Parts: sequence; structure tokens; C-alpha cells
Amino acid sequence: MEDLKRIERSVLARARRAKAPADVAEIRAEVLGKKGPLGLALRSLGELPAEERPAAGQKINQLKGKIEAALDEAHARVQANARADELESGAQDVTLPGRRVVPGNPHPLRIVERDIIRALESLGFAVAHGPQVEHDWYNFEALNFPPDHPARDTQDTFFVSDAVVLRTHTSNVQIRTMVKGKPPIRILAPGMVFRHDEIDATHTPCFHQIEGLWVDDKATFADLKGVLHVFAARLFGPERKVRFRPSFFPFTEPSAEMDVSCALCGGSGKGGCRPCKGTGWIEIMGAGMVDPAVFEAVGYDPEKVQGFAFGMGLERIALLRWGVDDIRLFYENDLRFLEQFRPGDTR
Ligand code: 2NL
Repeated sequence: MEDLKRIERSVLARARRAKAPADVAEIRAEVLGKKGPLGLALRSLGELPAEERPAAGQKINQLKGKIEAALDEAHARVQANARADELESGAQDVTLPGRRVVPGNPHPLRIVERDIIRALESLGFAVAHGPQVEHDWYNFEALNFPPDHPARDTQDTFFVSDAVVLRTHTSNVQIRTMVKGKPPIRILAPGMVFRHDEIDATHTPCFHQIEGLWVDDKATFADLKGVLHVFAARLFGPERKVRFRPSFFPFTEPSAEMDVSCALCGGSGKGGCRPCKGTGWIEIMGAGMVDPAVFEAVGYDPEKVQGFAFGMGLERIALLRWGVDDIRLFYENDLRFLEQFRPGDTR
């Protein structure tokens, strides 16, 4: 019994002095292990007279419980101290600047698409979508393509069946919108289109377009010019000039092409300027007044409604804007190329 008292005093004193979790673990192993003083005491019970053994055994077990509780308490204390020391010593410097998360960025063609939509949204245009696999009627017939028009040729068009094609422009969206609804209509149709072209620096069989359509009872060619002026100023900058040249499309009459002045030579064309081939002008889109035959196809009375439409290729705009010289770069998924185009970049 005397021994037990001594063990208790010395172990509890050591537990109070422990400074680190390792100190507590050491005391635990030493005192509670098989070869420790308590183990010895249990084994020496056999030397006592039989009637004293139960009481002595109980004492030893009580002491064991007391020591375990003291060690647990000591462990909790040193653990809390260690944590406090760690924080105080600056192991976690909460004043360090945060780690930068590298964000992904949209594909350059998406950036161009978004900027074109933004430039026209405030004029009242809303975005509309339609199918990429389309019936011949929505892609050609309703757009006044004569049956023998070269664009219908298998050289240009991907046929899914005799009467079903991969759309060659996004005009199918405008036809569907006109068939379903009624004027006034003011929509933008962005999307993927398909033509059976050989791949080179300016052609891929799948590319992107955005077309616009404005129909009401009095939308004029002057309105068309106004809209496209605003568009060009917003997309290319107010310092660029625009001009309209006569052109032809089966679905517009009259038809025009719009050029913007070349950014590189400032419109002079001097010095054999490359982007404008020395002309000072760069073609960016086609446009025109919707042909009466198109209105008749969708069930509108061409005597009562009128309007205009325009269309452009996103790849072409992207090439011009960033001075890229090969359209295939947009489709190779090389991050070293794609990461150069950050949203918010203008020109
Ligand atoms: C170009 C020219 C153009 C249109 C697209 C259109 C649509 C309907 C009716 C009339 Cl539903 N026109 N779209 C009009 C003129 C030109 O695109 O060069 N695109 C790349």
C-alpha cells in the first residue's frame, strides 16, 4: 500500500510537469505498460495472503483509473498549449495574400459572339436559336433559293437525306421565328453552320455565323444603315469608317456588303497593306432588305410589312480583330493560342 501511494504521487507529479504530447505518451507507456509499476503490483498480488488479495487488487485498479484520467487531462492540456504556440509563432500567417485561382476563359469565337450580341442588344435585338439539322424548306426554299442555285449543290451542302441538310446559314432560325410569330420581330441568330469546303487558312466545314433580322411595318434601308453604323462603331471603335457596296443575295433585295476602314493603314491602303490588300477597306458582312418572296413564303403580306437582315461570319471577324492569319488555329485547342484571348479585350 505504501508503494501504491508513492507511485501515485510521483506519476501525478510527472503528468503535471508534462510539456508536450510526447511527454504524456512516454509516461503512459512507462507507467501503464506490462513492465510498469502497476503491472508489477498486480503480479505480486500472489504473494499476499488469499483474503487480502481482492481488496489489494481493487486498490490497484482504482489507481490505474486515476492515473489514466490524469494522463488524459494532461494530454488535453499540452495539446491546447501546442496549438496556441503554433498560432502564436506565425505557423499560419493569416495576413499572407490569398493564392490566385487561374480562371479559364471563353473561346475567342465565343468572345466575338458575345461582343456582337452586346453591341446590338441595346437596339432591341433578342437572341434566338434553332436546329443545326434542318429541313430543306427552312434552309433554302423559304429563302428564295431557286431549285438549281449553286449553293444547293452537294459541293456546298451536307445532305442528311434528300430533304434534310446541315444548315448552311442561321437564316433557318429567322424563318422559323417568322413562321411562328408575327411582326414586330427583332432577333439575332448566332450559331454553328456547315458547308462542304476543303479545309484551308480561311475555310473549315463547320464555322459560325450571326445573322440579324428586323421586321415591322416601316423598317427601311436607312434603319439598316443606322443599325450597322452603331454596330461597327461599338465593335471596331468609333474612329473606323464604314461603307456599303451593292451586292446580291437570293433572300434580300436590294442587297449590300458593308466594309470597315482598315485598322492597320488607317484606310489609306498605302505600303501594300496586307489585311485590306491595299484597298483601305475590309469586308465584314452582307445585308439587305428582306426579299418579298421570303415574306410570302412565311405567310406575311409584303405590302404590309418590310424589314432588313444582315449576316456575318464570326471566324472572319475574329481573324480581323486579332490579326490571326489562319482560321484553323481556332479549332486546334492549343491552350497556348487560346489563352491569349481574354474577355474584355477589345480589338
Ligand atoms: C453573309 C450574308 C446575309 C441575310 C444574311 C437573311 C435572313 C432572312 C431573310 C433575309 Cl430570314 N436575309 N439573312 C441577309 C443578307 C446577308 O448574310 O455574307 N453572311 C456571312
